[in-house]
Amino acid sequence: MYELFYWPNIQGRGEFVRLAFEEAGVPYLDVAREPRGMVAMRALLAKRGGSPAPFAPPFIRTNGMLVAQTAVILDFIAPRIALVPRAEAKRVAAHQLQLTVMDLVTEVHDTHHPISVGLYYRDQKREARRRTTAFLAERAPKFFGYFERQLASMAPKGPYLFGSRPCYVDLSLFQVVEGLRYAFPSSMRKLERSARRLVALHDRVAERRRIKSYICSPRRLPFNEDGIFRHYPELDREE
Ligand SMILES: N[C@@H](CCC(=O)N[C@@H](CS)C(=O)NCC(=O)O)C(=O)O
Repeated sequence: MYELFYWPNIQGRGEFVRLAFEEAGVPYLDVAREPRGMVAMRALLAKRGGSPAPFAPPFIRTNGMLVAQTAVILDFIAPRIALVPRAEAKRVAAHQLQLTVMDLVTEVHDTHHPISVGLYYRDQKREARRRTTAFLAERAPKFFGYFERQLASMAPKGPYLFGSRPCYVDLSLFQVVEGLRYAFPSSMRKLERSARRLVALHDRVAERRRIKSYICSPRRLPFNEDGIFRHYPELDREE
């Protein structure tokens, strides 16, 4: 049994881990959504001794091991739940791609919190506007272009990064498209025109049986303005 520790009211970075468990059909406990789960999560964040304490959620616990950092969690669980090819070179490639996804996720977060996570969005709105303009004009197209090229060169026949079976990075790219569509619906319409493979990958993942049933289930939290992908209409203005 895997225990996932993540904030109970948002998809956030925890969602990348949830999607992996859901696609694999592996049971997991979303601890902080259970009664007294937040107490358990805070205790682990404050723990001393033994393995390093996590700096921040998400983290997982399994067989007495505590593993933090989204990309490390996925790298750790994926071979155990058949969500990455076995060959070492492919596992490393998947980890590298996932770290790039996490870089993108951080930049998405910084669109609404460009100055400090300790300030409210309303206290950094002007900077958020500038940051978002740059993100949508330069950074999102650069990340999209990168993933388009990797999809084209790694598995030209696709539909997934490593060919016919999805790996955890495919699920994360699905989530990135979902999240950006929620946050920036109008800008995404334009961005998607140059991201044909990424959109096709998203659509294939969305059609997967377990993902489809997860998305319709109460386990899938809705996007909201506390998470990473937030919809503030004033940030999604077309230039
Ligand atoms: N690099 C870490 C970032 C973890 C992170 O920033 N977690 C957020 C929620 S998504 C958090 O709770 N941060 C609290 C903090 O940074 O103080 C990862 O990818 O897991």
